[in-house]
Amino acid sequence: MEPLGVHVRVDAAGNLRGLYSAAQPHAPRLLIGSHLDTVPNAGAYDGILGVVLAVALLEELQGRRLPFSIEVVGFSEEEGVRFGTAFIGSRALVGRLDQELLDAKDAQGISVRKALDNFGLNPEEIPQAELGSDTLGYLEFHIEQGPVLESVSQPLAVVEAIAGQSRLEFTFCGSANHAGTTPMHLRCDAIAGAAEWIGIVERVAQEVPGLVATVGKIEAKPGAANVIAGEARLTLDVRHSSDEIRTLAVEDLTRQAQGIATRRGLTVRENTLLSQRAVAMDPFFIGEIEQAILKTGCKLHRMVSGAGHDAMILAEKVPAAMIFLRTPGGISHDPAESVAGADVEKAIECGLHLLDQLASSPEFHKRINRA
Ligand code: HGY
Ligand code: MN
Ligand code: MN
Repeated sequence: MEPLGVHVRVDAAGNLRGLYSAAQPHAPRLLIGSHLDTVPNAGAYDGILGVVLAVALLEELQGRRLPFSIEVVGFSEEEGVRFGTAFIGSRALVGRLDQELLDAKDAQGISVRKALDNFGLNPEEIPQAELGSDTLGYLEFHIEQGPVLESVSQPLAVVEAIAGQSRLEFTFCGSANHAGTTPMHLRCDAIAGAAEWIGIVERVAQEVPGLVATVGKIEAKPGAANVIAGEARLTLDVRHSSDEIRTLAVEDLTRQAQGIATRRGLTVRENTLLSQRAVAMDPFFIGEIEQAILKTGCKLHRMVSGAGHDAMILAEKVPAAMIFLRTPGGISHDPAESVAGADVEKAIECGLHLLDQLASSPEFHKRINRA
């Protein structure tokens, strides 16, 4: 970014921030970006494509300055893998990187605050990472991470809303014992109880249209082949475009976990790590993005995102919008994740049309003058 005349810094939450100034000094800014982190054994495009594509747009401007600045943002942490709760980087920009989140610890007992300090940052300066009133909005280019665009043979889609998501941890506790000497009717087997519940999680989600529920991680203690597990700790990820359906499903699955535990002589405790409401994207940006997509010769496609994104956090403070790129095979969060070069070219072309449209849009100029 620096060869493009961009002023680059890392803010106190570890976010990469690159400001490409406007034609006029002190002009308000449009944010374009995504997240830098990803998941274990991931692909090479989730998140980072949106950051690199933002830089590519600056390159394509070839020094041209607009009536607004462009700030490229690479969020430090979005997935929630290390500390269990997500959106650490983007929450700093909306003023929600609070003490509770800073105290969250990873598997080694290192807190977010300590991790930032170890990275050479000063958590006391996090309030300075918050967006000012000169922010016009946030645009995020991101791979769809699903099969829809491939099924309609379209390279691009505009996102109209992002599904809400709940992330919880359930710990089933029973009695560890000898696998060879303990008769079946005298066991309090934490893994067996958890397994029965996992089957119910899948069945509940299959029965509710649009609901997805996933147990992605299970850890058992003591974790030996010849020992009945005394503890089974599981994660639950529940998503739906309706917050009411999502929360009812979480309440139902929590009740069912307690029922199974009681019947099996186990205990179960639940810890909510994240409850993120569904978020609609900005109608003005959606309209402008659709015009830009049409100019690339592509057909229009609107969709709800099942994956969570930083845009749902930024939308708490500024107008936010997303453009999806087709994901071949619908595979994501896996090394097989890919994107077609031609689709990236279309996305960059769409982004340039969008910037030109915003630069001459009376509505956007009203927003620039109001900022
Ligand atoms: O899991 C998600 O929703 C996204 O990959 N952060
Ligand atoms: Mn992801
Ligand atoms: Mn992502």
